[in-house]
Amino acid sequence: METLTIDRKQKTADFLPLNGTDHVEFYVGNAKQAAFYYKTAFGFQDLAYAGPETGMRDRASYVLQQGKIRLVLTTPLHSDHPMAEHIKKHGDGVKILALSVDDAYDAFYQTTSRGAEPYQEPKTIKDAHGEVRTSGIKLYGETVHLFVERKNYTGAFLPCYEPLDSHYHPTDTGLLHIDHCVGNVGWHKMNEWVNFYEEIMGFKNILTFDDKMISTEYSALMSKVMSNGNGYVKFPINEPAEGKKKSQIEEYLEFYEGEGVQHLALATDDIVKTVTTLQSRGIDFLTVPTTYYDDLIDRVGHIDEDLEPLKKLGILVDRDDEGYLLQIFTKPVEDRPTLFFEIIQRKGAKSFGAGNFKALFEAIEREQELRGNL
Ligand code: TYF
Ligand code: FE
Repeated sequence: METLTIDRKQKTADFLPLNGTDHVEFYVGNAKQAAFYYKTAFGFQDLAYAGPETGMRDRASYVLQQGKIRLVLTTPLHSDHPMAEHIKKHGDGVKILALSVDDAYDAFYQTTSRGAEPYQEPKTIKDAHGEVRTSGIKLYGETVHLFVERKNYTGAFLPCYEPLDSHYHPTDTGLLHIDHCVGNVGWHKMNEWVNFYEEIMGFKNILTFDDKMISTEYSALMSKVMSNGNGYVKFPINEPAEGKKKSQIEEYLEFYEGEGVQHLALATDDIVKTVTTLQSRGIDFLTVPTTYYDDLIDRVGHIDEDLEPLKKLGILVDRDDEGYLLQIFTKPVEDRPTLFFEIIQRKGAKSFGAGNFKALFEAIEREQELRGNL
């Protein structure tokens, strides 16, 4: 079982206090259609829009919300835009993991003075609804962390965005907040990014799965979970490892053509309801053999949920010292085998489902095999 060391009593002052994830911005080929997908299938709601109609000449951005989760879907309007290069290389993917801070200028100073590469110098943007300060630093691949300081901003999202409210309102699917965002980094790059989060962001490595912890055949990756001081922001990092077959992380790196975000884990407090709805709206999930459920209760002990719905939907369960968790993974949400989503319900557990790695990785490998990438 995993061992967990969340540092609840911070020994040193947190030099980069984070209030949580502000938003996640995707660069996509067609933001209008991507927004329709996240609304129709995942039940996100309209929040804001920026584009030529609002004075943003070079792009269109749709901001969607569900619970505390805000997704921004952005597309460039011309081929000579740098964003077009990003999409050409990576396909649709996550560009920005934006973090909520109380001081975006200080966040930039604290991180760049410790060696972070600047992405965006601190700036203050204003409109009639107040002001927002932002700054940004570079992360793995072409991904970035944006620091967002909202002060008392009362606008829909950020200055330059206008409220968005179309006539189309699919019901939500019970998604509440982002539990964690996972990055895939290149061969032997794990230490570099663990150091980045420790030294530059003040995070701690709270969990490690090395390739030897899982039976070798299905362990072609190493994973380390990085958490900030208050535990609100968790970024696991995966690195490919040598196995009998091609690592799923290597497949990602080939198709994303570089390092990037692998999965976003979205929390719900009723996973059976959430997954039932997502499936009915066309989302495809990875499935495990039904034998997974034969000895589930022996493995994880008593759980509050009925076994049958979990088995029918393919929801996985794992336990740690503090409780248990339920989780399930979508298939990739683009044609390239890159980004996917995890739906997670925590019932006390603070871990990441290591007990499910074997069943999960076998399911991923079946998909890799179908794609001819194993
Ligand atoms: O975030 C995690 O650690 C879990 C497990 O390729 C996981 O969701 C790890 C690696 C991977 C897929 C899932
Ligand atoms: Fe995860």
